[in-house]
Amino acid sequence: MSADFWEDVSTTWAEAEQAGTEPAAADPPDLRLRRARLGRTGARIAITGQPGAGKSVLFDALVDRTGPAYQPPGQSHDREKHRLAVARGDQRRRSSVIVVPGQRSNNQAAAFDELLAAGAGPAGIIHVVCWGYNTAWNAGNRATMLDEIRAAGQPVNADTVRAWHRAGELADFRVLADKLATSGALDRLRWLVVAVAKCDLFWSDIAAAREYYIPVPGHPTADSPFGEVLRGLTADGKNDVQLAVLPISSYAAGHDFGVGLPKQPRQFDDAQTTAVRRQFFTVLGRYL
Ligand SMILES: Nc1nc2c(ncn2[C@@H]2O[C@H](COP(=O)(O)OP(=O)(O)OP(=O)(O)O)[C@@H](O)[C@H]2O)c(=O)[nH]1
Ligand SMILES: [Mg+2]
Repeated sequence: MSADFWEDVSTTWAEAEQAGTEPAAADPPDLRLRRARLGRTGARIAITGQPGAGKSVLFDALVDRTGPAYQPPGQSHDREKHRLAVARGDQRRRSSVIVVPGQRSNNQAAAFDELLAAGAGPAGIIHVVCWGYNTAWNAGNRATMLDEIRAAGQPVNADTVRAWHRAGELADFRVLADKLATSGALDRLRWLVVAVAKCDLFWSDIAAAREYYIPVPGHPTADSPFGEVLRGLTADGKNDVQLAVLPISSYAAGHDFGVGLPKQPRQFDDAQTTAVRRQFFTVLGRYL
């Protein structure tokens, strides 16, 4: 049973990986999402993850706002709340989305308090990770990062910067898993999507990202530290939380590590972006 659960998660990822590597013309998913101003709120969805991981831009991509003239919004200091109109076939639904700011702050604590309030946890969570390609908005955080990398006797390069961000990402994911369990929100949660964002920057390394973010079917002891937390959170599928782990590119642009390193170019063309996004949409649509 537990091996099958992770096999299914891996298969769904593999379809996205295939789409991104050999994009084929296919019908767009039968799902349309748009921002709604008024009306019912519907099922609650949270978007969580570290600072600069790609949460706000992912929301904009979901509602099809990341076209050629798109300007990303920059760092979020407070929660962002949206109403979402979901159309699938002839079904119409409403959802409300709360994007929790990545930076630890009183605002973030208030957002989590609202999100996890007793008896009112979200129906679904999109947890955004990015393989260490976080945008380092904050000069204080960048200074801390450089100090810690140097104190460990390491050079400052793309690998060590990314490893530093990934360590933070893992720590944050542990905190989220703990909050969900202790607040009781996990009992109400119906689905979780781990969005491996900015995949246009590291498609050449996508197999390693897959192995890191997805627990190993049938081999718990072989899990990465991230996989271990994810396995614990979903109880190998036994707590009935539906799960997908999927790559996504919301906005393909070069990456600036923020500490004077050369910019890393994107590796995706438009067809790849479209194909990977389509798979993400298709799967998300099953949950909405
Ligand atoms: N290459 C690439 N860059 C992206 C992608 N998504 C976001 N970015 C870049 O990453 C930056 C951060 O994305 P945001 O969505 O603002 O990050 P966030 O998770 O909302 O961060 P906080 O507001 O700090 O919590 C953006 O300004 C974009 O430059 C993506 O899919 N690919
Ligand atoms: Mg944001």
